Order: sequence, then C-alpha cells, then structure tokens
Amino acid sequence: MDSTRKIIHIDMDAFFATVEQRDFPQYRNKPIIVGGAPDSRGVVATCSYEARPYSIHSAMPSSRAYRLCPQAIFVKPRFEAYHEASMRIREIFAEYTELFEPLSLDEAYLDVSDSALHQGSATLIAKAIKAKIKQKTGLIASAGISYNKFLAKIASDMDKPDGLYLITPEQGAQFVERLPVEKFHGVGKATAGKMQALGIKTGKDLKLLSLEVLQQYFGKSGPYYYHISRGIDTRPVNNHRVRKSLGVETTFQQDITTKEDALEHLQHLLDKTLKKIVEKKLDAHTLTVKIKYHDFILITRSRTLPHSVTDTSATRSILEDLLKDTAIGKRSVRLLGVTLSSLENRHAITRSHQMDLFDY
Ligand code: TTP
Ligand code: MG
Repeated sequence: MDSTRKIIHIDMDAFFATVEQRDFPQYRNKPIIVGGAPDSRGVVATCSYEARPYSIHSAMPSSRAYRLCPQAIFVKPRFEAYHEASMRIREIFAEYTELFEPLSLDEAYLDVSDSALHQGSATLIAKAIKAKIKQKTGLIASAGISYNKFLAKIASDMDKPDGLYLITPEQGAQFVERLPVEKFHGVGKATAGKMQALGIKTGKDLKLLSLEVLQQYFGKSGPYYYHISRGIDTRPVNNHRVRKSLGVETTFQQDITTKEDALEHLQHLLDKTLKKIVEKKLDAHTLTVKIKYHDFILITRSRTLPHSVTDTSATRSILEDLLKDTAIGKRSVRLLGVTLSSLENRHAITRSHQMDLFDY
C-alpha cells in the first residue's frame, strides 16, 4: 500500500455563491442562488449554504429552486470574478508545493509528501492553506487529507463547510468498506445504478468481487474499483494535466486576398481546434487569431469570453469581430492560425446549460 504519500484535496465551499457574498455584503447570511433567473430555462450553478436546507443543488432548474425557496436571491454568474479568485487560490497552492493539480476552478489535489513545512504534517499544511485562502481571498475552503487522491477527495467532502478531515493509512481500508458506492468519485449515476442492481451498495460489497468479475461487469474501470475498494489508489498528482493552449495554423500555397476566404479558413481551423478541446474534455475561454501578411508581418488578435468558446454557436461573429481591426481584405495573407487558451477541465454537469445561465 502506498502509505507514504501525503495528499491534500482542497475544495472551495459554495464557491460561486461565496464569491458573491464576499463582494456584495447584502447577500451575506442569506440564501443565494447563482445561475439562471427563476423565470428562465436556466439552471442553478450553485447555492449558498443558507439555501442548502431547501434541497437546492447544482444543475437543478432555476424554476424548481424558486419553488423550493421563493425568498432566495437569484444572482447572475460573474465568471471573471470566479476565475480571478481561482487564480489567487492557485497562487497560494504554489506557495506550499509545486506538485498541485487543479481539477476545476474551485478544487485541486496537492502532493505535500516531500514538504518540510509544518514539520511535514499534511494536516497542519492543510490548515495553513485554508487560513491563507481565507486571509487572501475572503473565501472558505474545505480540505481532505489522506495518503491518496481517492481518499483525500472523499475526505474534503466529509466535514463541509470549512472542513478539515483526515483519513489515515490505518483507517483507509475500513473507511472505504463503509462508504456507499454513490460517494465513490468516478462512479457516475449510471454505474451506481448498475452496482445497486448487482446488490453492491458499499465498498465492502465491492471488495467481495474478484478482479475478473469486476472487469467483466465494469470493463476498463474494473481494476480501479478493485483497488479503491481496498483503499488503494496509485494515481500521481499530475501538475501538467491542463495544457496552456491548443491551436492550429496553415500556410497557404497562394496568398489569401479576401476577407470571406480568410473567414472561411479561420472557421475551419477553429472548428478543428474546438474538436480537440472537446475530445480532451476542456473548456477554453480565450480565442486568438494569428495572421501573417505576405510581407511576413505577424499580428494576433484575442478575445476572452465569460463562458467557454465551446458553449457558443456564435464563433463566426467573434471571428468577424477579431478581423475588424486588421488589414485583412486589404493586404494579402500567407498564414492563418487559431489558438484556444485559458483552458480548464470541463465541468461534468452544467456546461451544456451554460448558455441558459445567461438567460436573463
Ligand atoms: P462544487 O465544488 O461542486 O460546488 P460548490 O463549491 O458550489 O459547493 P460545495 O461547498 O458543495 O463544494 O462546484 C464548484 C463551482 O462550480 C460551483 O460554485 C459552481 C460551479 N458548478 C457549476 O457551474 N455546475 C455544476 O453542476 C457544479 C457541480 C458546479
Ligand atoms: Mg466546491
């Protein structure tokens, strides 16, 4: 068993809602719902802890949330503010370890195995990170501490909000035995349903099945379940997971002379890049166009969107906008390129509803 590692999982409490409560004091101590307006087809991105007793949760239609808690204050998301808070949190992580892996704007794994800070105590390091986050951003984080990613993530959820929870190597295997399978990270609704149908309710039930049987039922995920049901997870914390940018470009045999041709090519390059982004399950907020004129002069034009480029059907008009301030159509062009950056791992549930969030 890899009992030697020290992994911390940090997850911000009611992230979007807490940013709103920080920035607008009139929202503090009140049920706040961040997301689509109650009379729209929008959905809830998240809600403050004051709204949680009303059974409101992420991805629920806003109209339903309104019925559950009519006195709640509905707030339109401000992605720039969340992004900025996220960057500040990451700066804090970097002060404690080089080895951290953001999973989304509000959560990350940190490997502090080799840290000499706080006498090498991962619990004290987690406490210090929470305090620093509070001090520097005014936001609250929960921390889970354990000897692998799977258990650290479960632990950060155990004591929310403002949580600090440790699962020691001695407790790990027993802890998983008692854990309901729906709580297993990586077990989605469909798999949980399949497990229920097979009578697998807890880690203990899962542990009774052989590797072969698990592989037969769950294919490639079989070995993962086999190991985590024993508290074993050797996945490393990977700080290179999110690429900084992704792009494609083409040099033309014959220069492009018209704006229409340029747009056509750019759209094609963008569609190609978007396809890669979607395949890699990423979101991209910044779109950059690169133009090299026939005299080799190179210019770039960028636009950062409040939502992911993958969530808009209006890429054509964004490209047109970006070309406005260029000499395209007047000077001939030998190379065009498109780059997508500000990449984030795609959020599993609501991104497809993200446009609805703006449905105000
Ligand atoms: P979560 O960490 O899942 O939720 P949370 O931080 O709001 O609350 P908790 O205290 O339970 O951790 O997600 C982080 C942010 O991501 C959340 O504030 C809003 C956004 N989000 C969505 O936009 N859609 C979703 O479906 C989920 C789950 C989150
Ligand atoms: Mg959170």
